[in-house]
Amino acid sequence: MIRVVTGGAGFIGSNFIFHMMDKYPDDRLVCIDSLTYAGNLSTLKSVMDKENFRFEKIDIRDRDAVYKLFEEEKPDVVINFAAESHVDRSIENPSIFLETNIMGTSILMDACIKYNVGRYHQVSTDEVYGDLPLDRPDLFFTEETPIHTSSPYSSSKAGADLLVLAYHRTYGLPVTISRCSNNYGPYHFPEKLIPLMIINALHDKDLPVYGAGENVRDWLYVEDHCKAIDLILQKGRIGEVYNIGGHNEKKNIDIVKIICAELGKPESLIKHVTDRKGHDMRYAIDPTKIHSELGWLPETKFEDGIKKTIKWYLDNEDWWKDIISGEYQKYYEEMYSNR
Ligand code: TDX
Repeated sequence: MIRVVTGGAGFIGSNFIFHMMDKYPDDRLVCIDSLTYAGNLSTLKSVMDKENFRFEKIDIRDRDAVYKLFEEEKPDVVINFAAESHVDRSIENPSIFLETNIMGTSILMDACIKYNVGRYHQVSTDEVYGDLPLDRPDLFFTEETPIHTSSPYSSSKAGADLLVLAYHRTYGLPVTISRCSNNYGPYHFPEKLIPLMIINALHDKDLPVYGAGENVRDWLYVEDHCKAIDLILQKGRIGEVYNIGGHNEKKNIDIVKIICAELGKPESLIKHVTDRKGHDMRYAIDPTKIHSELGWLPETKFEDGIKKTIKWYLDNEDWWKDIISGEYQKYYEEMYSNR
């Protein structure tokens, strides 16, 4: 079995590679990644020298390079993690999100058709459903919830999802889509809530909570997400969407307080800053379909997952120290100074 994983030098993609290399040691895995600011080759160093692993620096928008790789590898399965993923960046500059997330997806699927790939899996997000009100805890996103996006990022992911379903219907491409809730765990890029708060707290820097911090996210440990995708690849029905989430809703402010407590830092570091434009209030996934059809349930409790994550950041300072120097400093200043 030959699998192509795109975006494998990023957060969820790299965790998926580790899971798959471990579970299927005889299969070949080819990672392509364009190594944007969010992709780090150092993340993949533990698998880089393995015989059944190949890395190529390829942008999914580069049709010639993608076709050449598919010609060489003739993959059986393609799993697309490659995406611009940060909501705040999409608010500042939408166009790269449309190019990578929509055009890149269509180029990958064209390659799948041309080289007869047996399965295309699109990694998507619960953000395509928009948000839920805080005063209706009885409501959850199901796979039938209408697409109703808020940010340029989520719109680009929704556009890609619609294209994937269209390629299935129009060209018969064997596709599946997964829509996950917020992931956390090792190798999460420091621009996102949990790693940003851990790293700032370690430096006794302000912890910038957008608005009142009442927004709710449904947190999923990244390893549980990877297992769910593996299961969908094995047993999921073609042409179907599967939601992945864990009934683990937490307010942002509570997440930040938990991180302070775990690190022994004072809550006085918390600073409420100007809210994100169009900020989604609540995400909450109903995972009934993947549970009843495929038997998936998240295994990691948040109390354990957050401890493991914090420990990982404490033990892997080299990884994030490199990242937060240079370009990231500039981003941080532009995004947070005078906010
Ligand atoms: O400094 C911050 N302060 C803050 O209050 C940051 C970075 C975030 N927040 C808030 C905004 C959100 O309500 O925390 C929440 C989580 O923010 P992000 O980590 O940026 O994630 P979110 O906007 O929820 O989107 C994430 O989940 C869905 C991923 O970034 C997406 O790629 C994924 O599709």
